[in-house]
Amino acid sequence: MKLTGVELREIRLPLVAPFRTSFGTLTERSALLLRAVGTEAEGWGECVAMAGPLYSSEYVAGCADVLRRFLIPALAGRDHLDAAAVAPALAPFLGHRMAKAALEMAVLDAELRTQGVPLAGELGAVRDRVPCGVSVGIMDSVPQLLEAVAGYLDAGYARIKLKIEPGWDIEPVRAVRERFGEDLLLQADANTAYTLADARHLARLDPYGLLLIEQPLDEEDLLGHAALAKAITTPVCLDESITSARAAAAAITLGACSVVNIKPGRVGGYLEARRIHDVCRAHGVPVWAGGMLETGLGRAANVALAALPGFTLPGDTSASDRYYRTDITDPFVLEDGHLPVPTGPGLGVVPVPAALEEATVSTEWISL
Ligand code: NPQ
Ligand code: MG
Repeated sequence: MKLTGVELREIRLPLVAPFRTSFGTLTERSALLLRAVGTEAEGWGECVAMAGPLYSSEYVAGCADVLRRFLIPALAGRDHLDAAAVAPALAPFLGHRMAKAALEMAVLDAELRTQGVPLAGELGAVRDRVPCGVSVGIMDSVPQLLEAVAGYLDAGYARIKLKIEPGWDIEPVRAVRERFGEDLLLQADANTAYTLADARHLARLDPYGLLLIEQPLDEEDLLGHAALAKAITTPVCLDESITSARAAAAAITLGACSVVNIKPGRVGGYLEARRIHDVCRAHGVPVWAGGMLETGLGRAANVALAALPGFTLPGDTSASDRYYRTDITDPFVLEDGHLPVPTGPGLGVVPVPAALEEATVSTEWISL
C-alpha cells in the first residue's frame, strides 16, 4: 500500500459522569483520531493521549504537532508501506509513543482492510469474546462508591478496579470487599500516587485479597516497586512504567511486578503490545488489557488484543456506555460480562458519520 496522506481530527466526547483519579477529575474526553488514506484502502487510528500531560508526558496538541511535523512526513516516499515498517521508520524520533501508536494503528487498519484480515486474527487471538472489568473513579463518599459498584455488578462486569490515592484507599477497599464478598474479583489502581515510604500503609490492603495493586509508585521507580513487592502480599502490577517490551523484561527480572497492564498507546503500538504479551507469557506473568477511555475505534482494537492467550485477567475493556452516551462507532455492549471480538477486516468497526461530525472540533489534512 502507498500512503497518500493522513487526516488528523480532534474530537471531544462528554463523559456520562465525572471520572476522578489520583491525577485529576475529567468530565470530557479530548482525543485525536487519524485517518490514513492509502491507494487501496483507508484506516483509522486513535491516539490515547489526554488533553493535558497528567497520565504521561504526552498530550493531544503535542501529539498532533509531532505527527504533522515529524512522524507522518517520515512515511513519505515509500511505494509499499506495511504496518511492520512504521515503528522502524519512526524510531529516529525519540519518545512520543502514543502519537506513534496512533499512526501505526491507522496504517495497520488500512493494510488489514486491504487483505480482508481481522486485527484479532493478525495479532494471534484465541477467543471470540473477552471478559470485561470496569475502572471505578474516586468518589466523595463510601456509600456513593458502593452504589456505583453495585450498578456495575448488576450490569455484569466480571471485575472491579478501584482508583485509589492517599486518603481514599484502605476504607473503600474494605467497604467494597465487605459488601460484595470474597469472590468478587477486586483490584486497585494508584496511578503513581504513593512513595516507598508508604509501604507499611499499603500493606494494610493485604487482608482484602486484591488481585493486584496497579502502579503505586512513580513511573521511573522500578527499584521502589521491587522493594514494595517484598513488603506487601498484594501482587504489584505496572502500568505507566511499562513503556516497551524491553522495560517489561527489566521490570520482571528486577521483581518490580508480577502482573502487567498492556496499553498499546503507552508502548508505541499494537505490534509492541503483542511483543510485551509474548515476553510476559514466556515469564509466566499474567497480563490484562488497560483502557484509556477509548472511542469505539480504540476499544475494538483493545478487545482484539485482549483475546490473545496470555490475557488471563479481565481488562479495562468496558462497554461504550461506561464512559459515553453516544460513541462515534456503534456501541460495544456488554453481554454476560463479555464484549465480542470484532470479526470484520482491520478494526472491524468504522465511525458513524453523523456521530463523528458531532464530536469533531477540528480537522487537518497532511499530504504525503
Ligand atoms: C489507568 N485508565 O489505567 C487509566 C487512567 C486514565 C480506565 O483507569 C482520559 C484519558 C482520562 C485517559 C483517566 C483507567 C483518563 C485516562 C484515567 C486514563 O491508569
Ligand atoms: Mg492504570
